[in-house]
Formats: sequence, structure tokens, C-alpha cells
Amino acid sequence: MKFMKALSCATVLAGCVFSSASAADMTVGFSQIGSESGWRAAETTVTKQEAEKRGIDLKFADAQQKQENQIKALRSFIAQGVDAIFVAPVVATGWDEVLGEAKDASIPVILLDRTVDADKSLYMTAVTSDLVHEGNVAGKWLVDTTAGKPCNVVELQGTTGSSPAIDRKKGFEEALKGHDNLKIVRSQTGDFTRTKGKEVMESFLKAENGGKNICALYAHNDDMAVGAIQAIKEAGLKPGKDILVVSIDAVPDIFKAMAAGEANATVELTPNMAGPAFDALAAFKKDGKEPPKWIQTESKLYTQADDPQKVYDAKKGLGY
Ligand code: GZL
Repeated sequence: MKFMKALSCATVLAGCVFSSASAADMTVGFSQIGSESGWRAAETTVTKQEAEKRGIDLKFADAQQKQENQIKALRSFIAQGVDAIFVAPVVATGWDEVLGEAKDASIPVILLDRTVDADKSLYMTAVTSDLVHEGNVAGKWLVDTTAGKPCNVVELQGTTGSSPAIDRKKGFEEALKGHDNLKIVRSQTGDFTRTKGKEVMESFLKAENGGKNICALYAHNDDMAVGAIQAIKEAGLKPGKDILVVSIDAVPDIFKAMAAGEANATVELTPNMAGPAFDALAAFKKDGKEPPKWIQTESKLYTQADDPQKVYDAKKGLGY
């Protein structure tokens, strides 16, 4: 609100003259998906820390993984006249109308960790990893690890219709192309949660000769992998040995599993999407400098060779 008052748009070549006020007088509305995974909870913690560091007034709304709650929250932020909106969109479609309303209200929107199928003019930038690349890294690890040996793979997908579920599947399948020893025999959503990951893995094990036909699990996030590891153990099999386990996020608990030899690899996703988002917003506020449409965060592969216990200890403090 204060930012919008400070904003005086001169019609000089359709440009805007921005006050040089600091980010500290900004109010940002953040529509968060929920707390479905350890990574999501860490993202929320880190976002609040990053706002606090900058003296930004953060209005936080938890959508309990429902898009209609996110749309309601965005409309409320618009009505409050916030200076900017951050949203982690639970699914990729259905955003055009409400993003158009934010645009009409001249409120910049920044997407965090997921993208939307909407015209790029409807948001300022998206701070995300390369989700296809993450799936590709996981797939390449499995190709290298199986080295041509026949391997039936089961896949736990993320939330149906979300950009990570779509893109991580795409990247993984691309990596397996040309390696006919690897076959995805079962694939179903576990909605990014431990509970659902365990439940669906139990059904995979039952359907695949008690798990004897399964050589590897690819889970779109660590939380589903951790749930599935429980199911594999309850079926009397050794996760990480009888069934290889590769997933994405690099949350502390997957390193705990790795240290116990129960998980094999994970691809890191930083929970700090908000830092780069706040920086892009501050630069825009200061001199109208528009950020690129995509601010990409790093993706790093970790395996059992990377001293998982040490990584676990180091990560414990970072918002998890
Ligand atoms: C991916 C992010 C995913 C995480 C999950 O960018 O949206 O959502 O991988 C979380 O842990 O549920």
C-alpha cells in the first residue's frame, strides 16, 4: 500500500518514476500451497525469515493444497492493496483471471517454486528450479547405476496437474530414452506427501509380486520416498538394496535414510525461493528494472558417497 502511494508513474515514454523508498516499507501477500512436505514447510520458514531480514510486512495465507483458497487469498491481497504478491501455484492451470485482476490493480506477482500455464505478461517472474532437469538428473543416475541391467521402475508422481509433477516425469522419461533395460511399470500420484507415498507404494508392492518384480523407485519428492521406504521395509524388503530409491528435494530426512543405506540418491531443491524474489522486487521498486521471466535455482545430485550424515547435520538448521 505505501509502495503504491510512493509510486508516481509519469507518462514520460510510458515510463514510471519510482520513489527510492527502501523495501522496508513494502507489504507482500504470500499465497503458500500448504505444508504437504518437509520441503514446503522449510520454504515457508525461509520466506518468513527473508521477509523479516528486509523489514517487509509479509501477509501469509496457507491454502491447504486447494487452488480455490489460493485464488481467494490473491483476491484478498488485491483488495488490501499490497505492494506485491508471491504465489506458489498448487496446479499449473486456472490462473488467468485472478492474475489479470492483479495486473489491472498494478500489483506485481512473483511465482515461487512452481509455474503456471498463463501468459507471461501476467506475472513479473518465476523463481523455480529447472524441474525437467531435476527429473533428468534422477533418471541419468538410475541409468548409470543399473548399467544396462533389466530394472522395473515404479514412480510416485507429485500433485496431479502441478508443474513439478508434469516436468519431473518428463525429465525422467527423457533420461530413460534408449535404455530399454529400464521400464516404468507403475506410475501414480502420491500428492507429495509421506502418507500417500506409503499408501501407493504398498499398492505397487502388492501388484508386483510383493515387490520382487520392482528394482527401483523414482519419487518426485523425498517425502513420498520416505513414506515408500516404510512400506518397502514392512513388506520385508531392503530399501536402497532390493529396491533402489531416487527422489528430489534433498530434505534432511532423506539423508538420514541414505546414511542408513535405505535411500540412494536425491536432487537438491533450495527452499530459499523468496530471497531472489524479494531482491528482484526491490530492484524493480527502486528503478523499475524488470527481472527476467525466470530466475533459476540450482539442482545438485547427492548420493550415498556424499557423507549423508554430515549433510543431514548441516541441513537441519536451514529452515527444516
Ligand atoms: C517443487 C515443489 C514441490 C517439492 C515438494 O518445486 O513445488 O512441492 O518438490 C513440494 O516437496 O510439495
